[in-house]
Amino acid sequence: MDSPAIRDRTVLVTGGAGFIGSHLVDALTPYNDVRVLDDFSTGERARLPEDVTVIDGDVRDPIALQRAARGVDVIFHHAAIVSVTQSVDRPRQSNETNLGAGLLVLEQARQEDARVVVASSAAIYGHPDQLPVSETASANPTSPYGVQKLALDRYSQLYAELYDLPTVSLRYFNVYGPRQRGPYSGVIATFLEQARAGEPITIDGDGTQTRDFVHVSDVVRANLQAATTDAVGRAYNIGTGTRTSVGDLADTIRDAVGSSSRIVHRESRSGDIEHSVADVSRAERELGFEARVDLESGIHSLATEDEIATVPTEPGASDD
Ligand code: UD2
Repeated sequence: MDSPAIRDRTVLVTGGAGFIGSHLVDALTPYNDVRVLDDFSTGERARLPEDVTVIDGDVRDPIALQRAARGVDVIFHHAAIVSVTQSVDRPRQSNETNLGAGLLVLEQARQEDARVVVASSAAIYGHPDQLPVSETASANPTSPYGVQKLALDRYSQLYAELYDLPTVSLRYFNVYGPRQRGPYSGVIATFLEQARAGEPITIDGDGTQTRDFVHVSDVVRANLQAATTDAVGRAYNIGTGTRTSVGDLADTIRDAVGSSSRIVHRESRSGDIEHSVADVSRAERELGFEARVDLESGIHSLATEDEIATVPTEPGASDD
């Protein structure tokens, strides 16, 4: 069953100037009063629509958070240090942002009696025992980032049980799409950049490792569904259910760009996950979520810079 679209609400998007957060802000803004809390450390102000209220502050700062969250109906919590490498180098620092600030958000939501949609991650599963990975699979994170997201994911479920707070945790698989850039941007953005520049496409290892690549417009729809669902206190895998090898991905991107880039192989990344793909049946059943953008169309739109809309044309249009 599809959920009704969220409208006429006051909402806060933490990390709203970032990659996923800014697409979500675009989708929410036409129908809601939207606030963004971002410190612009990696996010970009130019991405934000004019009629959004911007609170330039750190999500770890309780005063800034309190100001941003006053009177809101829903908090979409996307502020995070998303670099796994950075979490390995500086675990305490990333813990403060990814877990410490996450708890502040949950506490603030209690004060405001607000719903919270938490950005969780497939990183919580580590090396999966079984494919596709379901929400009940064992969680064995292999990085501080994964441990932090797992703890926050569990806290959000616990807050629903203990305090009756409506929370939903969305476990993203490999998200890609427009505006994804920077040193931690992921393999699709990296390969596209290399193919466009005619530089070698760098595959780590033999390229047989697989991932579930999900387009950011689908991730936005999952957030909108999470904002209104009755199935709260739950965690949902958000992916496509299809896996693609990194080698095939390189070919697809080279063809889509029409590039003559060579493909080169480097050492495998240490600790790299071999295979990852989401079992999305719970999200389908309980949220009404289904990914709509297949990888080929998603890459084609990126290669031709023909953006797939994240803004529904009218409330409910994304949930037809
Ligand atoms: C993703 C998430 C990460 C965490 C993790 C959990 C992204 C960007 N990162 O990491 O936040 O949730 O999943 O498991 O979504 N690769 C190449 N060449 C390159 C770059 C990457 O071959 O130039 C390979 C890389 O070795 C890996 C695959 O591509 O096998 C995907 O790498 P990634 O960094 O995009 O994402 P991943 O799955 O390591």
